[in-house]
Amino acid sequence: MSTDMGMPPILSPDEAEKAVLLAAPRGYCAGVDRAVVTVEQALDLYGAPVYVRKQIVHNKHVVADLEARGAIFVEELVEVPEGATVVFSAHGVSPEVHRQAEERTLKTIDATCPLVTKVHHEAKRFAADDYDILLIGHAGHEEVEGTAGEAPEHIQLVESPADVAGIVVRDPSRVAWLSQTTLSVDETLETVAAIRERFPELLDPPSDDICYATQNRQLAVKEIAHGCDLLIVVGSGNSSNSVRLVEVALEAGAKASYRVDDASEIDEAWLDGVRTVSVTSGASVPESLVQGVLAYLAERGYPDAKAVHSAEESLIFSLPKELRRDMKAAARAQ
Ligand code: 0CH
Ligand code: SF4
Repeated sequence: MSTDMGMPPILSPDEAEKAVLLAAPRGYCAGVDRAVVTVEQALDLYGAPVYVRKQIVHNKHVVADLEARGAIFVEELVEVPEGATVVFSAHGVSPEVHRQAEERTLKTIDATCPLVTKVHHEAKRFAADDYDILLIGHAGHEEVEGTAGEAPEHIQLVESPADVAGIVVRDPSRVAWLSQTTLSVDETLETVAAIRERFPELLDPPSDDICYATQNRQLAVKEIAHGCDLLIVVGSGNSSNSVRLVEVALEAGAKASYRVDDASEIDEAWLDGVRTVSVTSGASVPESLVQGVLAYLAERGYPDAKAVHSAEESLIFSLPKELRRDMKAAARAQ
């Protein structure tokens, strides 16, 4: 920090009016941190290669970094040699995938976020009570495939209020809903309201399925969106929670909002006439990428970012038990 208290900084009138607002919290959630550290520790412990089914989290930089360290990402378990070690991603897998792993005698490390596992348990419980379960989420998303796989004969997907009219259930008095953990809170409430209008006895999940991190990042983006000229969300295109942040930003009043994987994707023209730029990042995004965006803005005359705090987060998850057990055994053997 400068100790020179003499001359005030000389700023052009343009620069003096510029501002950068930075959402807090943003970036890594507890489940992502755990999943990424799981792959890192597995590489250290077992050595490369370590196989990972699907992207460990939906961020292309995270995946590229782990690939450089010896992780091999595959789409399906048939690509993993028999007997090898495979990590399941943070988004979770269906029981069928566990069965395939057993069949191929794979050593598995399950990095499914415990908050996704919680939704799997809710699905199993509702199915055991013979409810029809309406799972709100995005078709084709890995988390939805994993959750639906817990009770395929009881679960049907609902993507939006537009789907509600076409829902067919066995008994309208025995219907429950669940959701993907990374949806828009506001949109999901709309979908639930539409479902409840059709099925007034609709049963809610025992606790929020949209997780604390998704909720906090949407709350934080609302805080920095109102009145800003441009809101940049750092995150990958297949990251549901990151994409939702752009939508939430626009709904909350940002004049423009774009998602970028990193600073290199920012279009210089987005900054034309822009005074206040707000910045945030999805739950799967390393902080270094956000700092890259701030450096890009600084090079173009924007001042240091002002953090806008809307929630504190302190949740930490312990590593998957299979990995902890092997780490302990390795430490004992030394
Ligand atoms: O937001 P989605 O679910 O696409 O996934 P992500 O970007 O990898 O973020 C972490 C969430 C993991 C599962 O909830
Ligand atoms: Fe877990 Fe939520 Fe992070 Fe998904 S976004 S990994 S559910 S904490």
